[in-house]
Amino acid sequence: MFEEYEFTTLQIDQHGSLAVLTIHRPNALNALNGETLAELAQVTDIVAENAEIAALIVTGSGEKAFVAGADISELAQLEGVFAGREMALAGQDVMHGIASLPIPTIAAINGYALGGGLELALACDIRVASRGARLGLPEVSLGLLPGFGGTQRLARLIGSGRALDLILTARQVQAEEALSMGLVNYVADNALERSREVAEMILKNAPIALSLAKEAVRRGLDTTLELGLEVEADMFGMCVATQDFKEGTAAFLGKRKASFKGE
Ligand code: CO8
Repeated sequence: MFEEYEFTTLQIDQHGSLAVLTIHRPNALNALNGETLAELAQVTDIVAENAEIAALIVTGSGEKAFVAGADISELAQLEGVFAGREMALAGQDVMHGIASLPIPTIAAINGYALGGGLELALACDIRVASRGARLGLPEVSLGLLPGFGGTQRLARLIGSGRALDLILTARQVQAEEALSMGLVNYVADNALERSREVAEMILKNAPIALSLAKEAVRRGLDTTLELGLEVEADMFGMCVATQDFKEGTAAFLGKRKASFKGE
């Protein structure tokens, strides 16, 4: 299936299980204007409502950019505390929609991932960068700060010291440096191809376990270790009650490949 919208496309593979969402705004290096953000939110909802889709890759069209940030010509129109705050909240909502999808998500960073573009990649579970990709949060160079979740998600991902280095210097890092600081998980010649391979590895596993493992990590980040461990035990219990757990263990003991049904 291939759905084409104005600034995005959604492609679903023949098994219906892997979706690729591509941001397509070639004359602005896929920068996120209001319309693109709104479309991104709608397509995220479509993905969330499609029970067949088991994993999502987010990428940018062309070879130069994943997403070069929020649209600076729109940002330049903002005036006053209220308008700025409202725009940040609206963008955060879109990123939150992606971060809360119950399926594994991968950002295939095929070029520049700057500002809101890096914040979009940070809303995904796993990041794969192409060798030529450049990542950064240049907002302070524009008199802003990362407002689509970047100050929070980056610090949680790579620690406050590294996050503040990137945020305060506004410098861009290349894929290899991003890998060394844990900002991306993989570097490859072709980010989309590698992302598909990573998705294939993920999709061999039990779907309910994937979803609950993601939720346990996400909820644990928002709470104390003690409560996080309780969440983990709850989710573990839920896994044990699935057919997939019976199938996974039986397959191991029977020395055969497991066939999971997501039940
Ligand atoms: N917004 C709008 N247009 C853009 C953007 C952008 N973020 N990035 C690139 N473009 C446009 C350029 O203006 C240019 O258009 P035109 O051809 O009409 O002149 C076209 O895309 C191609 O770009 P360049 O000619 O600049 O290409 P280069 O290869 O010379 O440079 C760069 C590539 C280095 C990526 C350069 O385009 C650049 O620096 N872009 C801006 C990057 C940036 O600063 N991004 C962060 C934006 S701020 C942000 O994301 C805030 C998010 C949180 C907001 C919170 C809400 C309040």
